[in-house]
Amino acid sequence: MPLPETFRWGGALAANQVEGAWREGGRGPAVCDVATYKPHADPKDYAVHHQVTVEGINAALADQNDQMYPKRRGIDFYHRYPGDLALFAEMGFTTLRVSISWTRLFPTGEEVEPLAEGVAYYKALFTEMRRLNIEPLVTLSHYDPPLALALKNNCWVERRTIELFERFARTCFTEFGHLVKLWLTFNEIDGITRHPFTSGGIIDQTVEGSLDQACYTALHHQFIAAASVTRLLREISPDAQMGCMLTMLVTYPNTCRPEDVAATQAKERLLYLCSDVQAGGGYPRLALRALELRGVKIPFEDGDVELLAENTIDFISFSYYNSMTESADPNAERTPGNTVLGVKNPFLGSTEWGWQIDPIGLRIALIDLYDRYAKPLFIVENGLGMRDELTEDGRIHDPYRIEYFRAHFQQMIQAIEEGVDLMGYVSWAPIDLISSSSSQISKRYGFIYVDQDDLGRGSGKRYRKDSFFWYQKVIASNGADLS
Ligand code: BGP
Repeated sequence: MPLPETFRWGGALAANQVEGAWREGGRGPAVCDVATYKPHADPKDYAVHHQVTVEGINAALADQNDQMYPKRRGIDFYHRYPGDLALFAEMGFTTLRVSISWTRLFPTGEEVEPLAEGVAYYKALFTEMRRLNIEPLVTLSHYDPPLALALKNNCWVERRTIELFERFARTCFTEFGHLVKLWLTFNEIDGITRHPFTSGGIIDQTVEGSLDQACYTALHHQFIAAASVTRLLREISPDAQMGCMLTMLVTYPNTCRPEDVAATQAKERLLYLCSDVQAGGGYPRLALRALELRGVKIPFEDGDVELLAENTIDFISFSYYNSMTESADPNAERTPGNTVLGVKNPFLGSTEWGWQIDPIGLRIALIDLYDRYAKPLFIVENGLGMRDELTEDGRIHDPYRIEYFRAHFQQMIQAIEEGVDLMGYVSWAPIDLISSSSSQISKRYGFIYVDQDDLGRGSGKRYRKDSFFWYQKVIASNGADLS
């Protein structure tokens, strides 16, 4: 069965990992700008890369040498985007996911008017994408809350941030609404409980009360902000669509021991909390109870329940990299995955970073989500981070990447055959960029190689990998030719 003609193919990026130019045009600092590259830390040790203190932030801000802060330079997409977009067009992209840096428009998050230079930059970017027939899919918030708000009041823990975010979103819809018809609110919205600073601008040290409570307070504020800007989008740009964005952490019971199944079920309850709120329109009762039993109370205010119920999203988007298992045994061996530590699955292989590769898990994710919500789905992140080698003749042979995508596309196509309504697929990432978790560039995801190392050395030149030509063929055949 062929894929629908309207199926979208492309790639996904995030401002904080590609743009660079962190001080240009009046842009204010965001939490990503103080993410330090730690060359001696084990890249598998997720927690160490996310440790943050006020002293650490201030020291990073005072550090004039940007070398150890790779997200400040990204891959210089800010200046090089015309060439990069041309390469994406050459691959046949019909869609590109990008994000807007909040602090490029509102440097501290609190200004009343946006910076003209920031507005002009994104207008030029989206216009160029349209010229190349690449539809923008735009995330409003991808791991870059304003640092000023984080330092002032732990950003999303404070309810007032909703208003500030609405102002930012209103600017985006008004200024770019004629160019952008597909929007996402918060990248991996569930992630705030796993990396509170990166997602929510929450600094553990300055939180009053428990961090657990602060995270769920902030998550609730993001839900309210997302519902509120969804309503706003419908007023300003009625022909546009809004999606939510989840981390699909597909979890299997480690064994058929009922204890393991129950542990998995408990984990899934919180996994689906965000989609239940954003697609279903309200908090699920059992998840609320599970939080209550942990001492966490959701800070509902008048009107919140109605706002969430009336402003659910149009489509569900998600990232999928790996699956994991869950066990009742506290000593079970764990391995990292995307922003988590899961129990190791002996049936799966993994990358150097410990992420377990499971193409069938992608089909399971698609079927699960479609079955639960019957809303159109969009895969907005999926890909393989590996070390690549640039050969002397300027080639990159990456059969492992082709193999990874082929296996995932087969499962994706099977899910569509089984009846899932899938709007499109955009890979993470079409070009090498700075890793979100470890700030390395040597964990390479792209079809396009960037000549730059972890310390920012290199020409920055772009090279087409073997997978570039393979993906080009897949897109040209609309998924029919995976050979
Ligand atoms: C997701 C993020 C992305 C991205 C990806 C890969 O969690 O949304 O920003 O980076 O994971 O993760 P990493 O960069 O840590 O390999």
